[in-house]
Amino acid sequence: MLKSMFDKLKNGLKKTKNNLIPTFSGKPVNEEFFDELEIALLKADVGVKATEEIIDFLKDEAKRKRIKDAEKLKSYLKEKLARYLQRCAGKLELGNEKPAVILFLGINGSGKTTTIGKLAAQFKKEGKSVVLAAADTFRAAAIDQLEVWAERAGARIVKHSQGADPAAVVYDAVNSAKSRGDDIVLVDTAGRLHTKEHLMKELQKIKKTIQKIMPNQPVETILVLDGTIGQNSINQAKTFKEATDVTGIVITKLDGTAKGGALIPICQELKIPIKYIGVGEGIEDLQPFDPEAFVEALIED
Ligand SMILES: Nc1nc2c(ncn2[C@@H]2O[C@H](COP(=O)(O)OP(=O)(O)O)[C@@H](O)[C@H]2O)c(=O)[nH]1
Ligand SMILES: [Mg+2]
Repeated sequence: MLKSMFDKLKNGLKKTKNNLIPTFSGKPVNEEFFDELEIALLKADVGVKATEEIIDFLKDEAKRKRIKDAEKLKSYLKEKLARYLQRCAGKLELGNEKPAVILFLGINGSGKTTTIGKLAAQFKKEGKSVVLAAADTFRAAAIDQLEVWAERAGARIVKHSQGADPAAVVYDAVNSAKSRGDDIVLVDTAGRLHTKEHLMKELQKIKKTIQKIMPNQPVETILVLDGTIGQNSINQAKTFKEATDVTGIVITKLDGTAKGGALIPICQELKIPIKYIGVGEGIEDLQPFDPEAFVEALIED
């Protein structure tokens, strides 16, 4: 990982880190230390199950290796966290044909449109042509917001008017991208959770539309979760998971929360790979999820 990227990650995880790290400095290894660490891990939203496992693991290591200085246990915590997170990482599936289509789901305000804008900019940087599909037709402002990101990123936007059928927007976007030979279509959807049945129907219709035009392409389906609510996002995630086949997760706003440890329970519960994380509002503040860098940024002094 580039240094500038790592610095951004470190800065983004600062709130979580500030919760966790002071527990170690200058402390002897004793019950009081483990109690404090347990509270810090729970506050970081690592979850009850993983927290217990981590504390047990550290107690064992301290005993076996006669570690007296809490500072020396940091590297063991790092190792353990990395082991959890390595099982959580995944990469985008873009298929072999043009265009690749990525569908973004998630409740209102989770960060879908922002994530699409950031990702569009990254693909553009790689020299790819990108189309944004404004399939959140529920609010006019949502279409306008996507348009701003399209301009910023240098992507083409396909939009209809407010209230239009989202599947029709997706049809136009994917169809035009196919005929023009564009590389990637990023589909912004509305975050409404009217009822699960309604959500399911709408998503099925959108997916069918994509598959009709691109029958051999995977439909990468990314659920965007707001990192500031930590583990509380698991329940809404389950609703989406029940409504459709979710193939990846993006966790946003990690810069605005001390609950960065929630990646662990989110991954354990949902068993869906985390593909990107958001560490700020700017166009460059989206990073592929890199477990080693994540842990390094969190625990490093
Ligand atoms: N600090 C921070 N803010 C973010 C991040 N991602 C999104 N946001 C903000 O979250 C708010 C909602 O994002 P938006 O993309 O409109 O969510 P949507 O309703 O799911 O499309 C906006 O104010 C974004 O700037 C992030 O990684 N960090
Ligand atoms: Mg939006």
